[in-house]
Amino acid sequence: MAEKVILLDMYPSMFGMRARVALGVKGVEYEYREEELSNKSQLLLESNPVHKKIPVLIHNGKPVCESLIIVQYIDEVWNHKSPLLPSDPYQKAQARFWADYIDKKLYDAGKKLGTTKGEEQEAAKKEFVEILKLLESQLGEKPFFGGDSFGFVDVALITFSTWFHTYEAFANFSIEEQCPKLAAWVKRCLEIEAVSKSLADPNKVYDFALALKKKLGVE
Ligand code: GS8
Repeated sequence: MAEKVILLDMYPSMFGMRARVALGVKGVEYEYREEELSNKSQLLLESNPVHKKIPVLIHNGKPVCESLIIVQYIDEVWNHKSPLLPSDPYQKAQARFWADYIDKKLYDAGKKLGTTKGEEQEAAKKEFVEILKLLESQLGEKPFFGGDSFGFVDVALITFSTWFHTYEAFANFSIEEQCPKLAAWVKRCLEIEAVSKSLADPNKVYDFALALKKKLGVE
């Protein structure tokens, strides 16, 4: 049977981009469907009835939800190339821990940069940089979080880099100055064509975030 892979997604979503990156590095052909979150498709509502969120990967009619679960599914189904999770159980647990840390901390910290002002924003910036510095120390001297090759934690984090320009513009700081090794890691990841071509354009992300800010009435 021919494989049918559909991705319900939204262009600037760091979660959706994870699925795009994983499919990209595995070389899987798929149909991309952009969702309008103010007018969700029937297919999205039926495929993710619990959260009603993108991304959803629909593989031969079967939906898989939640970006990190989707990435793990992709890694297991298309296991012929570019393994993302290590096979060693301990290393695998560590990779899952850091991906979970990114999910629990980075999205909310980034959001605060665009929704606060003054002292509150300074505190948000401090918190955001602390998270990035911790991740940078976890990377250490390795080329990738996955070691010598691009892996699961790299997928989980690289999609946030498309928002770095937006975070920097909203809160007036430089991630490269604060976290030079992490900035070098971003450049290294972008040298992988399957990764860079799966990511959103940071300028388009910025336009999206600016429009969202206006819509939410945040100055
Ligand atoms: C988060 C997905 C999500 O927040 C994951 O897949 O990892 N934990 C999930 N999706 C958002 C768009 S990106 O900010 C979404 O679909 N929101 C729609 C809604 O809340 O109605």
